[in-house]
Amino acid sequence: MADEVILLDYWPSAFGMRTRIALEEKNIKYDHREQDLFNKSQILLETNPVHKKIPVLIHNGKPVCESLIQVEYIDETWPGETPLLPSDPYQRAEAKFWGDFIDKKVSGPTWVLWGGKGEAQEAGKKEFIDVLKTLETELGDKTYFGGESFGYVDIALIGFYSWFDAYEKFANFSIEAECPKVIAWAKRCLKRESVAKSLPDSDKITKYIPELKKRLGETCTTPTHYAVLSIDGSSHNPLYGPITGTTVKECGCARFTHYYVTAAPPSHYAVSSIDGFSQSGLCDLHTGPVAGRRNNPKAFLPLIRCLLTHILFYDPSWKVWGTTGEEQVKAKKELLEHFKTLETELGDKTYYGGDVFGFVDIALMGYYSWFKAIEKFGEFSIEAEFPVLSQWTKRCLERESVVHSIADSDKIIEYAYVLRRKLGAE
Ligand SMILES: N[C@@H](CCC(=O)N[C@@H](CS)C(=O)NCC(=O)O)C(=O)O
Repeated sequence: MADEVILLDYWPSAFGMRTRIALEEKNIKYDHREQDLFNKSQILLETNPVHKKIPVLIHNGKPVCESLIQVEYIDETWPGETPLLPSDPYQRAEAKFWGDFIDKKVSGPTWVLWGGKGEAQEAGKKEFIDVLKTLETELGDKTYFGGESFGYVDIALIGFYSWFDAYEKFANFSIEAECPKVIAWAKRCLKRESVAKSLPDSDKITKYIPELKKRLGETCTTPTHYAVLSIDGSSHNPLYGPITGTTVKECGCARFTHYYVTAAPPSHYAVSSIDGFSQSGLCDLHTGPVAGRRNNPKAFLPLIRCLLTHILFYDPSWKVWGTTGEEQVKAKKELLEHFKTLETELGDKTYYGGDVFGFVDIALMGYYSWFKAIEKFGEFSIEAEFPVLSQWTKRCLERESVVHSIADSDKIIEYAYVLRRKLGAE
């Protein structure tokens, strides 16, 4: 039976481009289904219920989410003659390191180049160039990131190239003047049919930006959530939550009508609406000193990334033990939902992967030492609310590898008290 391959995609998406290129490299015919992200389709919601984002690759009815995971999946499913990842484990790990670097460092802050302004945009420009320079050093004199053959890291990065013109135009700078080697590399990549076929015309993206801003603006005019990032170095824990009368003060800027200052006030703040289209900070940001100290715009971009990458599990879990009041209640609700998702995913399997202890078990057990603190300060029992998950932790704890590696839960509680004092929650 022939493979059925469907790609849920959105034409300007640098992530979607990755999957398109990988499929083209392997000569896989696929059904490209363009999605309206402002009005998400049933198939998108059903196939990526956790993130509700494109791209989604559906292979013989089975969805695979996250673009870099898709590239790896494509490489493993259709090995053919053009491997995208090296077979050597160390080189593979290196390629994945750079893929992860691109995900965390390139994709996070680029919206500020076309969607931001002022200090935030200046800081974003500098950070973007620094990141490209790091990549330029990694590229060195090689033809592609992996050496002579085009592969995983090239695929991870090249989609952003079609946005470069827009970054340059809206942020008023020249990427080529700063990073000529990256541009030369991108031009080499574009000579490949797989890339040329998968990247939209840069001009089309630049022309689309005003419309995109308008659509995003429409969804962001009445924010219901705030994000506050302390940027004075005392806390790297961004806060976010629903806007309520008591936590919000007007900050006088039409698009960013609200900000929130923590119980132990940080010296600087950064605010962004995180409603609507995405939680990836697609609205402008507002930053500034809280009380007459010097602003440090450079510092907040990494924290935004921190907010984005941690928003799903890390963020609500620390807030359950590290905050109080309404914020804690909201975090608890969110965390309980994540536990539920994780319990559903486990089902009646012994471990996440089936009968064998593995990757996902390790990822979640990393949080186990904090469970007791979460239960204590969140005033709930994981065992009572999530018996299946609780049984799973007990099974994991029978493994020597786990017992030897996790921190003592009581020590963590003591430490949580120390942190609560620092966070102003005690
Ligand atoms: N980490 C994801 C990022 C995907 C992503 O951000 N997709 C955006 C479009 S470029 C999306 O679907 N946004 C819809 C939303 O955030 O609601 C990946 O690599 O696949």
